[in-house]
Amino acid sequence: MSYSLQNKIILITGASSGIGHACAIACANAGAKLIVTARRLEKLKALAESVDTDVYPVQCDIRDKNAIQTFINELPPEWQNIDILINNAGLAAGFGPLHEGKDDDFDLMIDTNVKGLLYITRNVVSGMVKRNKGHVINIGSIAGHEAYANGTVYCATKFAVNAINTALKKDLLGTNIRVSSIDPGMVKTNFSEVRFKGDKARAEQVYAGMQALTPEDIADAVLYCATRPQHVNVSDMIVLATAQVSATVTHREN
Ligand code: 8X3
Repeated sequence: MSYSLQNKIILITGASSGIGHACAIACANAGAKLIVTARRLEKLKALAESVDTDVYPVQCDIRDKNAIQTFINELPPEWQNIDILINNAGLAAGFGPLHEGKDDDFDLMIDTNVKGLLYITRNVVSGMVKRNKGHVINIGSIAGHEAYANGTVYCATKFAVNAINTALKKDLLGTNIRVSSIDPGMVKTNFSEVRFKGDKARAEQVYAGMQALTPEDIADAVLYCATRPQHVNVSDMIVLATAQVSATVTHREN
């Protein structure tokens, strides 16, 4: 029997836009209650207004380990039993050969995509272990399977997410906790604009002449994964646009 999300508590990081926002809408439509985090509280409040379910918005930066620990430890009792954690928060900062990269960009990506994911996962999973139930869904990337030029550090962080996904599953073997990774290729969000530091024209070029995935496509995959019967774990799902066959090979019209 498929797993119902009705009244389940789902924590989504980076829920203010893109894939995280689309996951929040999809989970709300499936009847879940949402804890949503992001750095921009006003975006989370707007999200809360737009859905017909209980939402607990939390302004936080997942790089801040003390803030993460306090937030999880001090959740109101009715929000404490988190059923599903969707580790979505992450970014690429900068694009170019490693020797031309900036230390601050390296820190931002590693601290968010790897360390932040670890902090929140450890704090949430310790409760899941006590309850012997739960599901961690990591948003990885094709970049966690295939490293490409000019993306060394970003790819390294997504390889790390891949490793965390695999090892966490092994740590939790024998419990009823599921661990999954959804690994997208090109998704049309503000991802490239962030990577190119606000250069919208350059970001547009990334998706030119092809139909990239949408955030809703990935939310759909997350929903599929979350609603499988409890004995089924979607371990790792790579999702690419039809016009993309690898991290670097795409077909474009014109
Ligand atoms: C985002 C996909 O291919 O730009 O993780 O690295 S890609």
